[in-house]
This record gives sequence, structure tokens and C-alpha cells, in this order.
Amino acid sequence: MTPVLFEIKNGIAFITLNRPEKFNAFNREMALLMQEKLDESKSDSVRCVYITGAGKAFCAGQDLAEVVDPNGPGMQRILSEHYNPIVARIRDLEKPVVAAVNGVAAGAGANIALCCDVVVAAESASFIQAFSKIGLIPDSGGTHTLPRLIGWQKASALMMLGDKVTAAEAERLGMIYKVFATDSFSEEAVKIATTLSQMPTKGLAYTKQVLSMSFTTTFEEQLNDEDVFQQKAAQTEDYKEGVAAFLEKRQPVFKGK
Ligand code: LHQ
Repeated sequence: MTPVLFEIKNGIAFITLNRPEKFNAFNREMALLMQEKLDESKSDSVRCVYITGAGKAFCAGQDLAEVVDPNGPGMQRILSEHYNPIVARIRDLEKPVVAAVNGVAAGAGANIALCCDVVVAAESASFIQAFSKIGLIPDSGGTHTLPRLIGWQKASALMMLGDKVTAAEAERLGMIYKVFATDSFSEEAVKIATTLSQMPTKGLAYTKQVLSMSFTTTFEEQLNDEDVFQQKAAQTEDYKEGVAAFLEKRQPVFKGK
């Protein structure tokens, strides 16, 4: 059984973490395959990436059996070769990435979800910064992402206590975008991905880049960056189509160009 399922359909790359009996915990094979599938998602045929989990869970983070396996990758390689390249790829992808959190997201699983551009969750899902419970520190970008999403104090407490946050609470905190009823969750999440896949892809990519830059810039620098990227957006075919469609009182047809 392949640990990551991959399918491109209607401009959406569906990436499904697929070790359901282990709550989709990452082993090396799965982490490397995930990187490969994120690279394949750079294709122009993909205008949105959708990441979810098979079965009950989204992802339980690192497979803890692998860290004690003498033939395993070893602690020194897990961040540099597994998780850092995954989150860097998600942040660098020039298209929106949706995390469809169908069940529990723990440890690296939670932080991979939280670094995506749009995070939605089923009512039955939850988020756990599980690291402290086993003596580790949060990784996969979580120490950068979580305080920016929910503020220093809530992030610090959740990371130290390792409390489980329900999907509803995660939405209330601003950790995620929306919660949907579990029964209709995948339908609603795919609807969001479908909408994104039909939008001006380059404009969304520039939005993602400028938003990311804001973590390190001053307000004045950010105004300048917006100016630079707005000029780029204005060069796209989709911008011309968007304005034309508005003026002609019709629906735009964006091509991601
Ligand atoms: C698992 C796992 C799992 C293996 C559930 N591994 N089997 C970076 C640097 C280097 C090293 C370490 O890691 C990292 C990054 C990290 O991600 S650290 C954090 C690692 N993850 C955790 O500590 C979470 C561990 N799992 C849990 O706390 C619970 O399983 C959660 C809260 C996710 C779910 O709880 P329950 O709903 O009660 O399910 P369960 O515990 O019964 O798990 C279901 C099955 O999945 C079970 O297998 P079994 O054969 O007994 O049915 C678990 O053993 C397996 N599983 N997580 N991480």
C-alpha cells in the first residue's frame, strides 16, 4: 500500500496521507513520497493542492516506532530530510494549498496542516501540539506559524501543555479557517479547492508570497512589496480577463496565466 495517494483531477492535486492504521503517522518512506508529490504539484496542470488523510485521522505526526528503530533514519535526519523540506515545499508552491483536516492532527501532522494556505477541519477533527508530551519541541514550522495565527500566549500554552484543541475551538481561536459538519466535510472542503482552482492562480501565488514576506518586513517595506507584486499581477492574462468580465457583466474564465 502506497503511503501517499496522489491524483490530479480538474486542476486539483489530491494528496492523501495513507497509513490509516497508524493514524497516517509519517515514516521516512511517506515523508519522501510526500515531497515527491508536492514537487509533481508544481505542474501547470495543477492550480490548487488538497491535502487530507485516509481513514479516521489527518496525521499523528512522526511514527514513533520509527524513531526507536535502529534501522530508522535517526534523529539527526528527521527534520532536515523529512519535515523541513515538506513545509518549505508547501510554503514555496506557487499555488494555494488546502489542508482538509478530516480527523486528529498531532505533532508534525498539526503543523504541516497549519502551514497550508487554507485550513478547514471536520467537526470531529482536533489539533494537538503533542511534542511536549514526549519531551520534544514543536517543529515543522509550528513555532513560527502558531503564534502568528493565534498569538504568543495561546501558542505558548498549547505547546507546553499539549492540550487537544477541538476543530470548533481552533476556528474560534483563528487557528483554522472553517469547520464543517463531519458528514459533509469532504464535499465542502473540495468545494473550496474547486473554487481556488478556478481563480487567478498567479494572483493567488503573489498573494501567498507577499503575505509570507510580511513576517520579516516593516510596514513601509511591505507597501513597496505590494507595489512590486501588484505590477506582476497586472501583467497576467487573468487580470485582463477579470476586468473585462466585470465590465461586460459576465462570469470570468480564469486560466491561471
Ligand atoms: C501511532 C502514532 C504515532 C505511531 C497513533 N506513531 N503510531 C520530530 C523529530 C523527531 C522525532 C519525533 O518526531 C518529530 C515530529 C513529531 O511529530 S513529534 C510528535 C509525534 N506524535 C505524537 O506524539 C502523537 C502520538 N499519538 C497520539 O498521541 C494519539 O495516538 C493521538 C492523539 C494522535 C490519537 O489518539 P487516539 O484517538 O486515542 O488513537 P490511538 O492512540 O489509539 O492511535 C490509533 C492507532 O494509531 C494506534 O495503533 P494501534 O495498533 O494501537 O491501534 C496508535 O499506536 C497509532 N498511532 N499515533 N505518532
